[in-house]
Amino acid sequence: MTRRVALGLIGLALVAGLTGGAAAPASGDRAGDVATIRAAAPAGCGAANGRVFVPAGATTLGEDGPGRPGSNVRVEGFWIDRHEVTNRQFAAFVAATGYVTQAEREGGSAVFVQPESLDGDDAAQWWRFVRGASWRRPHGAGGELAHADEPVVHVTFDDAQVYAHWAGGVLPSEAQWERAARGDQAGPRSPAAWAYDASGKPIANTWQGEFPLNQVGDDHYDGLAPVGCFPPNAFGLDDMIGNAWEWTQSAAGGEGRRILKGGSFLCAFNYCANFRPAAWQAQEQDLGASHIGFRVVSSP
Ligand SMILES: [Ca+2]
Ligand SMILES: [Ca+2]
Repeated sequence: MTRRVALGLIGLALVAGLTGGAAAPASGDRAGDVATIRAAAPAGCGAANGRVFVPAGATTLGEDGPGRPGSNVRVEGFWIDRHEVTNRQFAAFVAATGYVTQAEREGGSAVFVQPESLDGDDAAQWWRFVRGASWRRPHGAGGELAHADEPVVHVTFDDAQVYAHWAGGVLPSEAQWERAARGDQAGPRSPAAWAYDASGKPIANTWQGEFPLNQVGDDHYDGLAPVGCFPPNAFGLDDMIGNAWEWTQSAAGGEGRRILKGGSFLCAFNYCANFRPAAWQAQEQDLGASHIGFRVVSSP
């Protein structure tokens, strides 16, 4: 079958062919078996599990640098995961429930594949619907197993919701997510300052260089990073900016589309520059990708 894949997260759409049939787990893979997941985070990485409490307060929803002050929105206090849900955590959920993700049921998912050359800016040149790609093997059948401490990806909105309910929470609203990402921000901030310090050193996992052909890799990660490899924000939250985009429960307008927040390892200055709290993208809620994850919130 052929499926139209609208990757609103990059503002373009592509048409990708998907050969039908559910993907069988790769040889040796078992449902929820953490032993099938590569372990051991690099030195210097690591995040404490659990949630932190974000106190009630106002956030400048949409504040985006000079001339874009945003609007004050009051957000009640809530708990939020310190880091993106990891493969280790998702594996525990699968082991407990037997849950099968939409990508596993449908036989594949959207994977970023760096092109060697470009002809125009059609995103189909760097997005592929890859058979066998799922949270277990993010690059597809035959690819490497997921890293235990990296964010789970190739999860749809429904997958993320089911996990969230199992974990005793829900997906954040856009306002909750942005309140959490802004931390103690007191005034306007340069969009770049969310991902780079004053000396230009990366403080989040994004893309340095010209997307999508050339990646310099100043932040040491060409793809996903394990959670907690970069400094936490003022609330003690890791990777709110960059690494994996994160599902919110907020509708994005149009049927079946939800708002993603935070940008990903694919966000570069020359493309999207979505590494800041104000940024968002609309995403088809039944389509995961190799750079979309989530985290969970709960009420006090
Ligand atoms: Ca990077
Ligand atoms: Ca993130």
